[in-house]
Amino acid sequence: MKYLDPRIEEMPRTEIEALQFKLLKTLVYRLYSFSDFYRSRMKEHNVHPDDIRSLDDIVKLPFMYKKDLRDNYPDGMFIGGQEDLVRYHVSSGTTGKPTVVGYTHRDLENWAISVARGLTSIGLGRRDVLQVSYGYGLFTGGLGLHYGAERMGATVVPASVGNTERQIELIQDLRVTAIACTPSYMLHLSEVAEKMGVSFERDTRLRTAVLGAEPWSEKMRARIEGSTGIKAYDIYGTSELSGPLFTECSEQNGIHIWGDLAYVEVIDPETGERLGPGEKGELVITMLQKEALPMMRYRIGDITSFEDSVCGCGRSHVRISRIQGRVDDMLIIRGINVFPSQIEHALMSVPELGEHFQIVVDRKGALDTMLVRVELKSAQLFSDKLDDLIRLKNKVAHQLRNNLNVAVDVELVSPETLTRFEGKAKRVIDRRVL
Ligand code: DLL
Repeated sequence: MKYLDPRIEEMPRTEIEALQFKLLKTLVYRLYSFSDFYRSRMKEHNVHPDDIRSLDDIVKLPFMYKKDLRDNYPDGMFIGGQEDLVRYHVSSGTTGKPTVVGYTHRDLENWAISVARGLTSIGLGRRDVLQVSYGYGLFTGGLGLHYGAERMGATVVPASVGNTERQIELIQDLRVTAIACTPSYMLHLSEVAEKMGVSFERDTRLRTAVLGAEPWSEKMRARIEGSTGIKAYDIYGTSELSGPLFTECSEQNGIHIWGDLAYVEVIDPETGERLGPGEKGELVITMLQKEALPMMRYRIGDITSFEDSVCGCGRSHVRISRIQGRVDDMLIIRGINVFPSQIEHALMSVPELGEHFQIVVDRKGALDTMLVRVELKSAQLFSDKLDDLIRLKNKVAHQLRNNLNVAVDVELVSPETLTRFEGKAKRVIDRRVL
């Protein structure tokens, strides 16, 4: 099956935009009438629903931020009452208060449809067995993929995270064809499989991985695909928008944002001005049909760019490029902006290095320092070839310096010495803020 929902997925751009305008108008009137938060925000910005006369008029509307959700914890921004809700998810809240998201029946339905369309566009369907190795529970990853895959007709193995050897047995015994997990867990699974003497290519039917929930680079994709024979696809979303929502298609050329569900803008994070196709900036999403917790011009903080050309798969919905990181993940080292994903990209182009690394940022006197610890691929280098090791270390430092424009200390460590992650990886230790 090429499309889950051909009427929408094949819709010409002009029709998508006409539909978006209709949905936006309805959303703005609804928020103005029923949400104290949005009404007062719109009044502060001197904008009334009648001012929205075209899709481009969206720029007249105020932004909203994660802070707004935190300030209105737990449910101050919900529309309707508890009796309208059928589920809550709660974000972990590692920085500050957690955020709570409520869902109506229709919210869950649209969420499942969005994921199901994405999985279909990757080429998955009823003949697939999908192991969902994202956490089930308050985190949105497990249940989000679960209902999307069921909706498409795949058979789901709700493995959740952890118990990695058992997960590999399940992949073999249940003839699993696809897995959904974080890229860092995919790396961990591959390592454990190797130790168990299991080759995914030879001993299993696993051929597709749907990876997301944390930044990962194109080089990391090449490594995963090269070493496992598995095609790896990017999936993106945030809990406030529902959870995992949007994926790449089989072209692996950008994440499709379904235009009937979401309107995409990319802005300059400093000025708030809208940017054009291909220009890198902060992603802003308006969810056009969300009921319990509407999101209008939500500044997610993720860095990306958009493309509005028709994709090679035939779908005309706007695509966003791989997320480069978050505005607040950006490290400023001696005045230079550095994203952890750039470091990953640089390291992965050195074949002698493994996939696991850690970044330690500190301050010595007035000077920022950055140390990158990275695992070697093979312990052999440790034997008696000290010269080789020094040469390699210099090569890595050089590679990083060229990519980042800032000097970096490098420490090469033995394979399997750095922490492994079952959920989202935590690669940066910033001692300046501890
Ligand atoms: O991580 C939802 C999700 C679950 C997405 C499973 C994909 C798969 P949150 O915990 O709210 O929700 O975290 C959202 O994670 O703003 C990004 O910074 C980051 N993120 C999510 N997917 C990607 C991705 C889920 N594919 C935050 N690439 C987002 C890069 C991602 N970053």
